[in-house]
Amino acid sequence: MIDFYFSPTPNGWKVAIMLAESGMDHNTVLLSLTQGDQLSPQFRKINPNAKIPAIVDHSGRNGPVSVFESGAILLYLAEKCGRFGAPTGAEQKELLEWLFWQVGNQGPMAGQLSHFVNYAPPGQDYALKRYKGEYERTVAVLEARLSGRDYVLSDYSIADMISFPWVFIAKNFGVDLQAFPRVASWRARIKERPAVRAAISLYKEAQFSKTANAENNSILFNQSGTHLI
Ligand SMILES: N[C@@H](CCC(=O)N[C@@H](CS)C(=O)NCC(=O)O)C(=O)O
Repeated sequence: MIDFYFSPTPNGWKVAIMLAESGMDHNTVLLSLTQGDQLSPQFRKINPNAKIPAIVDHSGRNGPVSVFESGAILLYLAEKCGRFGAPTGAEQKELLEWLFWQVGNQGPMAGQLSHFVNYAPPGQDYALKRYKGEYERTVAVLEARLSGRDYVLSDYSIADMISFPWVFIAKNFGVDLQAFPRVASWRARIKERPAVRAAISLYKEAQFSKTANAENNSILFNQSGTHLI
């Protein structure tokens, strides 16, 4: 049995998609990020970075195995179930490239853009322009990658599952995917998968309230080192 520490956000969806696609037995533990559940001492033993997603696999041969960071979790799960990793051995290097690309590029840029679009005090034009431009740049990188192919690798894999969630909500950032037709059809192809639909509906009612913002939530929106000491 796998405990899956989740909140209905793009980073949570990545692993929710993989668990739904693979059918692996799991128990979803909902964390409230606005209440600061991610900062609890118990959760920080699982993820010292105090963010979702994280998992604890209780079926490890030598006792429970905890894994944090979405890319590491997806690789762990793909290896465990023998599916959705690199479709051919030769693609292993490319799988790693696209997983690292997501967690080092698309994820951080989209995350900051989301913060400035949704939660920052008004008047942050420089930050908005900077992160929107960087986010669009990552969409353009995917657009080029999808030339002549339906998925990031030769078949549907964790490389798609990790990149899909931040593209799924492009409209929330005022980004029109019409300018990126291959990304738009890739998004539609993935979105129609039953497992993906189930994952993005999971605990939908627990999504951040539209009224949460940097001024009224000092836990989530005013990060500082003192939270973790
Ligand atoms: N690089 C991490 C990013 C995880 C992340 O940023 N998670 C957000 C939710 S989308 C979170 O837990 N935020 C809580 C916080 O910042 O306190 C991954 O890919 O797993």
